[in-house]
Amino acid sequence: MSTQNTFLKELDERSSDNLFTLQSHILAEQSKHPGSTGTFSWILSAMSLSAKVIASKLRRARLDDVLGALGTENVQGERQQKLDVIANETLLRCLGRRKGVAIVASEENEEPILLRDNAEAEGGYCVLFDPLDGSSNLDVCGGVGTIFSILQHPSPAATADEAMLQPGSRQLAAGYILFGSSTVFVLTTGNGVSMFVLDPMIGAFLRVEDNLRIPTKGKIYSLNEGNRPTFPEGYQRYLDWAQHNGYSSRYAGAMVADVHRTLLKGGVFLYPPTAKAPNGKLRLMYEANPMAFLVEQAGGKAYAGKERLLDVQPKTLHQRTTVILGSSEEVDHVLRHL
Ligand code: AHM
Ligand code: MG
Repeated sequence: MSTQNTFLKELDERSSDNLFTLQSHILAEQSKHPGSTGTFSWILSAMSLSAKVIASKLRRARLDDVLGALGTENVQGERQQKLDVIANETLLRCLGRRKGVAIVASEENEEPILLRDNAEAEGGYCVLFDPLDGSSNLDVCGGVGTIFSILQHPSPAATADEAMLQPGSRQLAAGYILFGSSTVFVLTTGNGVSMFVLDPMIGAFLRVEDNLRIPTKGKIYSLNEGNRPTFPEGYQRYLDWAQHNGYSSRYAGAMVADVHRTLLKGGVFLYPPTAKAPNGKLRLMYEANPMAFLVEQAGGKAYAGKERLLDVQPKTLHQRTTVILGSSEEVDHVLRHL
């Protein structure tokens, strides 16, 4: 008969059949911060609940009347899909009732939503998200995702904008949920990157990877090559170089799916400036920053053109940025052509 200690050791070694949930992971991380009140963990658990609700709605797409455009536009002037709005409301409902959330900001809402005033916000958090990134993929059953970023509320703050306009290097946590052939939750709290897969039969995210590392290189570039004629010259030089050096092109057209592949297989993901989007298309605060934090935590690099992405000082909530992120050697190849 094995003793209790050997039994626990054996369990730890059997990582292939572990039953370590996202919830257990959050509590284990919390226990590393002795003074912690649990508020932050409670917010992450709201993200997990939202992810499960959104996953269940997406699974019924085409069976329920949730596909297609709503006939409205968001703050970026883009057509809103019904599921954009459903995902946004789900996140707002799940996060809104959690006491530690002072402000939420979403790609779908022009203004941030102030949930608690300065006094109540003390020790609280700002949560920013893109509720359903890549939603134009929905009609063709392609991968889509939710991206989020969590910042400390620097109370007192004069305005919601002032509270939130912090560089990405100040993020406390960031992550994404990829709704693909399975539902994957990838999270960092600044202590490496962990990956969880939703087991729909038991309704829990199970940890499949702790301390995920991005390969240092990988001959894949991922960008919308249709925009090539209006990329700045450096990007065109990079593409010529990559094509002469045996690179493959992969592009899902949904950032979460493209970044997820890049994290797992290596390579580089880019959204350069174009004639249509001279500052880049992707949003700094709730698309680029969280992905940059994850990629750096996994050992990769992320740049906004020539500047480290996480150092960019945001000026507005919905500001756009150039994005170059991925394996460190591959990002270096891009940078030396710029
Ligand atoms: P969205 O937030 O409106 O869905 O737009 C963001 C998406 C990203 O997921 C993706 O990387 C990019 O837009 C694709 O843009 P394009 O169609 O110009 O290649
Ligand atoms: Mg988006």
